[in-house]
Amino acid sequence: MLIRKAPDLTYADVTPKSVYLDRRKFLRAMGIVGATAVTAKGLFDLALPPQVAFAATKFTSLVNSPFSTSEKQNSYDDVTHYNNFYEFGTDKGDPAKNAKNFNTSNWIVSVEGEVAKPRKFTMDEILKLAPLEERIYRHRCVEAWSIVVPWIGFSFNSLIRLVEPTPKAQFVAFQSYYDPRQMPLGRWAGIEFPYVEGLRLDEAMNPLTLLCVGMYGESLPNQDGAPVRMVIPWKYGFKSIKSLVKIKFQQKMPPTTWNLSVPNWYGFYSNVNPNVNHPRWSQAKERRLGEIFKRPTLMFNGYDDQVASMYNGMDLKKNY
Ligand SMILES: Nc1nc2c(c(=O)[nH]1)N[C@H]1C(S)=C(S)[C@@H](COP(=O)(O)O)O[C@H]1N2
Ligand SMILES: [Mo]
Repeated sequence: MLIRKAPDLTYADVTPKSVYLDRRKFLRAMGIVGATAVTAKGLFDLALPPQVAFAATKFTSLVNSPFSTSEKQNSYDDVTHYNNFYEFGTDKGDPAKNAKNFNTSNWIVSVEGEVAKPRKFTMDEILKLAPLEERIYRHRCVEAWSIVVPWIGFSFNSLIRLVEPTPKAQFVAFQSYYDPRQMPLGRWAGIEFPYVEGLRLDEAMNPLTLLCVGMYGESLPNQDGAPVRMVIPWKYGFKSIKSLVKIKFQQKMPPTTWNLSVPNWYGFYSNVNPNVNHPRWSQAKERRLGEIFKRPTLMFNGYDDQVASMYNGMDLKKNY
């Protein structure tokens, strides 16, 4: 199959799964699908004009980020088969199984609220907003496991500058895509959808806050939040909202999914903090996926130099 390289490959070029399925239907009607999978695939390649396969976009010429950790990266397999993405089920293996056919073509991200220049972005426009960087970040889930991931994206503040927040903009609200037909297990997840999150404007402006479009050199797999998500590495993983469709600048602190669900367990800030325990378990240590022994959790997940000053004078036990 033919896979074109990043610069001339647009998101619209990536054949949506529905087209692929229709082609299989067409082949089945002609009686040529149905032997072994290998034979069917061979025929499929022969019988049709060459087209771009349903495959990840490979990103070339990525800029290395000074914010990257030199710690050992987790395997692609770890990061794509141990996920929280409750829209696709609550077991860690569910998103990999159930997000396979998630349709992310013609994706639009709407930016609205207290900005001088509200606008809607296509994925192609987002990809051109700033040079794409590889950022290798530690990611610490509130459930006390952690991973190291080579994300791809750029500082979210590149987008913020473009839309020009008004003086009233003090917070940024984020919203995930939600479609119960594509995410039928969402009904049983026990949390409200669409998934919503938020940051204070200074947190959103912090260069570490990443608008993320890929990982391991490629576009994001569906289970990791395709086609675009946030990554906020000094906060617990649930702040890093996936499959983003709406960004709203506003004066008021926005509601957040896990705070709405269990307010005394999950606060708005949710900074990684080994000294403030979850009511049900300690946050002092974490298990890096693939390792046996636990390691100590670092304040702000080890990003204190870059972020601690934003919380000067705040009681982090109260503002958890
Ligand atoms: N829309 C949405 N975003 C989400 C979640 C979710 O369930 N739905 N889970 C969060 C949690 S708890 C974590 S730890 C991270 C996991 O990201 P990863 O699967 O890419 O490692 O996604 C976060 N973003
Ligand atoms: Mo998480």
